[in-house]
Amino acid sequence: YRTRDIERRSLDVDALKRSFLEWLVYSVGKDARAATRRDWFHTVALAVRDRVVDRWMDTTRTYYTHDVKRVYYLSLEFLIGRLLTNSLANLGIIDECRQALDRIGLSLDEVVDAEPDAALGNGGLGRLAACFLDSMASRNLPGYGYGIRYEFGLFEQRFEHGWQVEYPEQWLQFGNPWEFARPEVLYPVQFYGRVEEFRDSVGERAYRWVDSERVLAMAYDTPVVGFGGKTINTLRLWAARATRDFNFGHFNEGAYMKAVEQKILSENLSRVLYPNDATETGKELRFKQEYFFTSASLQDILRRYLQHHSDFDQLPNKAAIQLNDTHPAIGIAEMMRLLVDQHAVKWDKAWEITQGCFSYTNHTLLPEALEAWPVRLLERVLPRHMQIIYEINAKFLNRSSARAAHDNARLSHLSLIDERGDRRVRMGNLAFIGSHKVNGVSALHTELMKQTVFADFHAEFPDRIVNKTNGITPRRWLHQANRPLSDLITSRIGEGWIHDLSALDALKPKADDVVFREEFRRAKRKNKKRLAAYLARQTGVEINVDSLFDVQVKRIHEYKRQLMNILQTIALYNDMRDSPTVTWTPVTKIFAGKAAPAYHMAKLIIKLINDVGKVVNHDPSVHDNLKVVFLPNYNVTAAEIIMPAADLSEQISTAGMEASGTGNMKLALNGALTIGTLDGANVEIKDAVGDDNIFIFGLTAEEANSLRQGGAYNPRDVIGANPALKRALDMISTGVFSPDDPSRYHPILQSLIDGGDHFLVTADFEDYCTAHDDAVALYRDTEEWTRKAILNTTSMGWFSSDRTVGEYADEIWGVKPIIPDEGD
Ligand code: 26W
Repeated sequence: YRTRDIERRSLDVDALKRSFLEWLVYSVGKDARAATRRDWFHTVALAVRDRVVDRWMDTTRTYYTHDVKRVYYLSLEFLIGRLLTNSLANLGIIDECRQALDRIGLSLDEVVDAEPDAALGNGGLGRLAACFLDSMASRNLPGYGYGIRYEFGLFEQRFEHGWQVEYPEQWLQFGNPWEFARPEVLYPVQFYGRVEEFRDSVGERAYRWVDSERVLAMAYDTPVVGFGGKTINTLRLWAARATRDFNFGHFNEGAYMKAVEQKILSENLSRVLYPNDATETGKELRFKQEYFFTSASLQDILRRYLQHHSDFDQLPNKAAIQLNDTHPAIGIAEMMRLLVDQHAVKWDKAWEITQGCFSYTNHTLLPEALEAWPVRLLERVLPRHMQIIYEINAKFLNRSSARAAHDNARLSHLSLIDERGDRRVRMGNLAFIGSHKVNGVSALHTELMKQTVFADFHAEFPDRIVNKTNGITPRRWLHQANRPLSDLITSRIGEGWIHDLSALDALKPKADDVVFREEFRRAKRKNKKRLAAYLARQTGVEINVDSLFDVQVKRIHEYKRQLMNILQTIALYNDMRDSPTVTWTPVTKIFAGKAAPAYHMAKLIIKLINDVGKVVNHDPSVHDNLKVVFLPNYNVTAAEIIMPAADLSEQISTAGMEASGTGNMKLALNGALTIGTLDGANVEIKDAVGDDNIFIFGLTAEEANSLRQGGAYNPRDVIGANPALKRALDMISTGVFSPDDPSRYHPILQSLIDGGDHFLVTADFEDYCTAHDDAVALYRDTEEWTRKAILNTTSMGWFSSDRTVGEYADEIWGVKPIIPDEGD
């Protein structure tokens, strides 16, 4: 056994090769001649997983033995993407694995490409959770991710005649070699039923939740490999399983099929990720998903705590529970229920414990994205929680300064219940008062939280709101995704930057080094060639590698203003056609991103971009100086190809609306210059890279706000005063891009002109065009552009998610790094 164990753990090339051949036959069950690329992927993943398991157990045992304080990151989304390159890189065995496969006659890149994306998230919030997992493990912090093992991740996007069409994403279809099913880790989760009051053993009022339906939550664990392979943390995802006794009565009646139907229905809980970002549709199944994974996670956390403790006094010193947005906010009420109803803790004590454990991150101020579940729904689905929420609310309002001041307006803002219309529970308010810290995700966003949504709470608890500007993991987003640049950096300053990104600072002087600039450009060009080949394969559009790659990749949303980008594209197209003798700088506009399936305006914007592309890309009069490409099915894997290849990064949201953005960080780190508004983390990026190395334009959040409030803003006047804008809009409205259906885009024009242009596209258009012209002009000055690009990369050290989780650990969680003890 010992030699087998050593063999299994060995990281040398020959041992890897032997493992691959053994796994292929004995676990995948294939012969080398019959094996497909997918078989090889499973083979390699299983062999790599072997190299992780011992350290994983060491890590888990160390946490247990030392009874350390852990952080539990509760998130409805984990957008982790592929794991093979990530595991190999963090174990430091990419080259060894490549050679081992070489000796079998296989290419590592092809094997890597056979892995499906784990797309268990919509966008920024889900990807942030994945970056935090990587950073917690890499900083040796005891961190667990808790979420849902969706059978179907975010839908696959295809274009049919330029329209978005959604297809199911079946990432588990061929099995998942990274996960360990834990059929013994099983918790009951209740729904519906009613609450019974009774007297406990000492005669006090107590409550029990009866006649409920039960579903079981079953754990699946995925190891999270930290950089250097020392700490291996756990991502625990819950799958819904029907209880065995489910509707047993039906069997007696002979209604076997009905019982099976019930079983299938209850397992729907973990079937599919809701594809909305930033609009809440208020679906009951979504609410049940939120409670399902939150309840299972809290039960698991308490079970782990009780292995070492017999009362709950120490819980806040042993468990930090982070709510990733309000999606798991019902956890505040669930923790109270578990403590008070199940473990007989007194209410006030339970509340103190709950507040000591929980903290909450807000990711958006958009009113349509703030969760507020109808009281009627809660009463029906979680009757005991509704009572608990009323109780929390009554106690909280009674002690508030607003009650003392008889200030009813303020009281109604502070209340957990929105009494206007159908009564609703404001999940943000619940998360706020149940937490000891509440944070925003960029300086501006945090400031706006204090001034707007949480103003009354901020007055009541001035120390509770803190800022934690987002970050990204440099492992995935530079070291793995951008080998050419990564190797260049390492050649000058060694590998230290991979776990301490601030080391990039030392490279700043290299911006003035002509040799370094040449090498930097060579790396960028390699990445651009790779992207060009990828785009040609995926879309059929051939692009000029030497053109300016102008990139906007993110969810399609009106506030992100892809519409402003495509309007500027049309204006540029017109300029090129008007002046054919001018030497134009070739520009390629690259778009990618999904629209929520029910978001008609966003889908119409996609169709517009595709329609504009069709016209522009086939117009010989612009001499290939302009191309418009919309890459379908944007996901983590596509992002890893796009980020390294971008020259210009479009971060053009209406100021005040993008909480932070994280794509902005990935692009700048990879040497793209930003064209952007003073919104979200763009503000901090500008401070880091310097005013001269970024193109800032447009209204500030304050100006945008007063323009809208002032009531004098008239998009019609703005359009009238800007001929280029007017012409672009006229072309859209007369069907130049939609000859088959000239009125197709009237809803878009309507929203701009008669609808009041809520996102201030027309207000910012001129300034945007000027900034864009500046960027294109600078691109002609190759040396100057490269100098600024290098300063972007080298100034981004602070935006590592290692820094971000370090701040959370010190200032919110109170958790400390611990290096796992080596097992035998
Ligand atoms: C309930 C419907 C719903 C679904 C998703 C509401 C809100 C969301 C998220 C808040 C959407 C999201 O991903 N927000 C993004 O979070 C990122 C990480 O903090 C930020 O960088 C982005 O600016 C923010 O839009």
